[in-house]
Amino acid sequence: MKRKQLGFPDHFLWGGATAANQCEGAHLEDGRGLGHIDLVPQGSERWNVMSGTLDSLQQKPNTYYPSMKGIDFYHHYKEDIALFAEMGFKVFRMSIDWARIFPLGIDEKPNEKGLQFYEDVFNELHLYGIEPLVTMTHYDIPLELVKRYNGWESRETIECFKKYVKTILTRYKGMVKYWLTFNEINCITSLPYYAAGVVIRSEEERLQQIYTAVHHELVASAWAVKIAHEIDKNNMVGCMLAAGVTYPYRCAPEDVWLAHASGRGKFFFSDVLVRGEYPEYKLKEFERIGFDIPFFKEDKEVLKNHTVDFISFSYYSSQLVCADQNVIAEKAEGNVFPTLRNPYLKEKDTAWKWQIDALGLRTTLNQFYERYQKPLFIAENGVGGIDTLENGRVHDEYHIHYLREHIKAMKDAITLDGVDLMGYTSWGCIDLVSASTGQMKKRYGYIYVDADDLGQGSYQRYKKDSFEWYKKVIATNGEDL
Ligand code: BGP
Repeated sequence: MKRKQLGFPDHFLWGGATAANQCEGAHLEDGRGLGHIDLVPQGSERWNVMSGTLDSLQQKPNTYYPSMKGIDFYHHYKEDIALFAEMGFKVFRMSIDWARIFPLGIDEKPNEKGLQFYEDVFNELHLYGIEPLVTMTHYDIPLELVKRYNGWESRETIECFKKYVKTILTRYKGMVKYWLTFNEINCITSLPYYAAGVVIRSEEERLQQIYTAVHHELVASAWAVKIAHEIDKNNMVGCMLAAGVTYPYRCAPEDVWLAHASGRGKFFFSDVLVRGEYPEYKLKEFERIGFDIPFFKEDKEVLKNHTVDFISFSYYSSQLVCADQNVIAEKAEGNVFPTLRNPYLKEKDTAWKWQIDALGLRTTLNQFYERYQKPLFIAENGVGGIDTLENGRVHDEYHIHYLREHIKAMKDAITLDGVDLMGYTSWGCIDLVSASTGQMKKRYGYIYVDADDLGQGSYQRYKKDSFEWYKKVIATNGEDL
């Protein structure tokens, strides 16, 4: 019998990922309205904008560089896409900035210049045969919707979103096939303002506010799927979660249970969006905390009948939990989720002290696939580090090493475990502004951008060593790592 070839599928979608608010810049150009993200400062306050700070932040919206300049993708997109094409990208993940299309979120008519910008970007991608993978909202919401409705806490925001989604799906019909609804939809529970424009009024109201906003986002996501399929049945719409396997610190049943329960907390969002209804474990939790889901009569039907076509997620590392408070375990840094330091992870931490766990990606892929048997897409993965430009070159072996190990893990998941993986877009394929710090110095890219934390620099692009490496990976369909 002829042995089957073990490798990536022929049409595997290799590429890279960005988000509008972290790369476009041009924040007041061509009719764009302010987004809630424009008021998020650099540094430690970034994740936790609270009630009261909004007004004071708004008085100085121009101070938050480099966020407002991004990497000036708005004016450099042709050059950047040519570089992506040179690497052989099959897909490019980007997002549409809602406030470019509807500057206030409530406008009667869309902003034509905003619509045209994205059309130009899609046309440019197609010139090189690159498929866009478009996130409808990647941590952005028009500021006016925050001021009027407190973001996703209000039902009104669903209606504004539906109008926005219908507008972009109609305009880009035939140009964009792959869509994601909300970036890292599960992050709303830990980052209510940053992820969903919800300003928390008080600690007592916190959970009620958050779960109300969660319900609205889940329903809005299902509406987006419905509208996308109605406009073009070829559209494929996915959800997007921040993911990562959660390990028990010890084999004590209490730790195993805690790891299970905390992993389930992440799956809750995909449980609803893939299966079409709230899972029992969450309904029980809502009973305990006295939360009544604010169902409108059509919500259940929309959730049930308009589930996603595929599941995408970001993976940076794994998490570790322990049920016994008396166990002295060191804490570790990580993307959004709190975690203990895992003593079995032997790789040196990243420059931002995130732990590295490539095998955890294989486990995560298997967890998703065993749970849902739906196609998967890795929408983000990568390592942020400090790069130095020397004589026009950047030697970033640490990027190559991290990505190589993670690609090997996904290859194992495909070839040894049978996971159905559609594609891989590594995060920040070109350096961009970091979400957690608002700074430029944390770099993920294959392409270096000469800009600093104050938004100063030539904004010139340079290829890093990882550029040639990734080009070879794509050219050999993941064979030569
Ligand atoms: C994810 C976000 C991205 C991105 C990435 C890396 O949570 O979806 O927007 O930035 O994390 O995080 P950071 O930029 O903080 O290193």
